Amino acid sequence: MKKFKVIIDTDPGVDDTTGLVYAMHDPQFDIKLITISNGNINIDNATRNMCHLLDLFHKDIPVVKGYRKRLGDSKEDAIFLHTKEGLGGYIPPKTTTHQPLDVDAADAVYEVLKANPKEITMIILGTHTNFANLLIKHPDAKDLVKQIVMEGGAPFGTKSDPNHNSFNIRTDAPAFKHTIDSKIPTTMVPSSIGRDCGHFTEEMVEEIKNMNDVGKFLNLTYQTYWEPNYPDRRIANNDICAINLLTHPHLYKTKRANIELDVETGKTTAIFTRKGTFKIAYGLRRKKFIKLLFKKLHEMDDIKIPELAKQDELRKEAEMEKERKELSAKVTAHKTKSKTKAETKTSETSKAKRTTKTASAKTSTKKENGTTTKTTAKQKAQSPAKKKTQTKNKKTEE
Ligand SMILES: [Ca+2]
Repeated sequence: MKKFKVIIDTDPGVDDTTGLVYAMHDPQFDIKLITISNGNINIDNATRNMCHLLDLFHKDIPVVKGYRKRLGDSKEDAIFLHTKEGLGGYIPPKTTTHQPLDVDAADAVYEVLKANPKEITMIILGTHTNFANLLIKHPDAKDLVKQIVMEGGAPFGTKSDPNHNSFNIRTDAPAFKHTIDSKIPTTMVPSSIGRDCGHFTEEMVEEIKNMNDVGKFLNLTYQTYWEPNYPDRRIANNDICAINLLTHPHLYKTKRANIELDVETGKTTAIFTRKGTFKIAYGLRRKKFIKLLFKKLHEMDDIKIPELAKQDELRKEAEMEKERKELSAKVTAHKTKSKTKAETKTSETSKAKRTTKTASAKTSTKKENGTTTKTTAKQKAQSPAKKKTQTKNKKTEE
C-alpha cells in the first residue's frame, strides 16, 4: 500500500474535524505532525479540539500550536458557523490528556522536513500563516517539501462566490503570497468543490447519525454547520475533499495553472498554463466520492465513543455557565449604570454647590469699615426672601 507521509496544518473547526477523523483512521496516511492555525476559531480552542480528537480516538500524533499573529491585518473568524468552541453542536471538555508540544511551529515542521527530505506532503486546511512563517524562518524548507495539498481559493469564481473570495485565503492573503512565491508544486481544492460537489445532504447527515458512534459524533458537529446561502440544507465537506485528493486523485478533475493573488482582498484567479505550479481541482465524481466516505465510515463501526454519553451533562453545564455569565454581565451592567448615575448626581450637586457658593460669595463679600465679611453656610442655605430681609437689614445697619 502506498503511504503518504504528511504534516497537517489545520484549524478545527467542524469540516477540519471530519477530515481529521478520516485521515487519522486511514492506513494510507503517516501523519508526522499536526500544526494548528489561527483561522476558523480562537487558536487555543482549536488546539484543545485537536488534542481532544486524539484523546477520543486514542491516537498519539504530535500537535503544535501555530502562530497566533497573522501576517495580514484580517481579524476575521468563522465562529458563526463553527461556534466559539469550534465543534458545532458537540461540546468539548475543558481539559485534555493529550497536550501540544511547547515548541515553535516553524521549527517543528522544519525538523520533520529535514528528517524526511522531499517526502512530506503539506496538507494545509486553513490560513497559510504557519507555512509562511516556516518559509520566512527557514528559507531552505521549500526545497525539502515534496508538495502541498491545500483547501481554499476561488480561482474560477462561482454563482455564490462571484468575487473569487475564499476564507482560508482572505484571512491571511500575505501569507498565501509566500506559498505562491515558493513555487512548491501545489494542488488547490477550492471551497466550491466541498460546497457544490462533495457536500452531504440532510438525508445523508441523518444516515450518518444512525450508522455508528463516529457518525453520531460527526452528526453533532454538523448541527451548526448548515451551509448558508443555499436553498437546501447541506453540509460542506471542504477539508475532507482536499485530504481525499491525495489518496483518490482519479475522483477529481484538475487543470494546471498559475495563481494570481490580490493581496489586499485575497481574490485568487487562475491563469491556465501547462507549466503552472498549481494543479486546480475543478470537478469531483460526486457519487463515487460519497460512496467512498460512507464505506470508510462503516469501517469505523467498531470504534466506541463513551464520551458521547457525557454530552447531555456537558451541554447542561455549558448552558448553566452561559446563564451565569449572562447574569453576571447584567449585574455588572446594572452596577456600572447605578455608579454612573450616582457619580452624575454627585457631580451635579457639587457643581450646584460650587455655583451657589460662588454666587453667595459674590453677594456677601462686602467691605465694611475696611474689613471683609463672608456669609456663613447656614446663611447660604436660607431662602431668598430671608436673604433679602437680611440684606435690607444690613443696608439699614450700614
Ligand atoms: Ca479548515
